[in-house]
Amino acid sequence: MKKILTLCLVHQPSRLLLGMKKRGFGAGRWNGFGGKVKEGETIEEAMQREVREEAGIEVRDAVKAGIIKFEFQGNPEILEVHIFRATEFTGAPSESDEMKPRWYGVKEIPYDEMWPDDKYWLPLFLEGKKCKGRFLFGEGDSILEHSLETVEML
Ligand code: 6OG
Repeated sequence: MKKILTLCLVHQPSRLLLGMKKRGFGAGRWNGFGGKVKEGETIEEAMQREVREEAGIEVRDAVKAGIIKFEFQGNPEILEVHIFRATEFTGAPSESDEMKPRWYGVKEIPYDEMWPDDKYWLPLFLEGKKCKGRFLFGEGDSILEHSLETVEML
């Protein structure tokens, strides 16, 4: 079974907008904004909605930046996460029930308080590259296997 999710990161020349996930899957970790694509919605619509709901902003120029499949050992579900990059937005980032937003300098990304896969793909993202990959997680969210490549088109 495959679930499609979105993940949008607002990336300006020297800073990145992250949110501390306050509840649910990934709680206690900094991440971009996103969630599940609902029935009847396009991936882009879901991305826009999730950023609005979680960070209180409208992204203006989001483009695809990656597709990563996540699997958890012993769980048949595959999470296919569609990653987007935005640079422009309207509104002011504000805290929601789910996320507490904060800007980080691109050299002070809190990798130790993020999903362990971010160490692999986020540096590529910050270089402006697009990537495709797969991560298999085991116990304690350890990475058992992974593959990652940069691509021209998604
Ligand atoms: P909800 O289930 O709360 O959305 N997400 C991940 N992000 C990273 N960096 N690594 C992972 O490794 C992830 N798994 C899921 C997708 C969950 C949000 O978290 C992202 C969504 O933006 C396993 O609706």
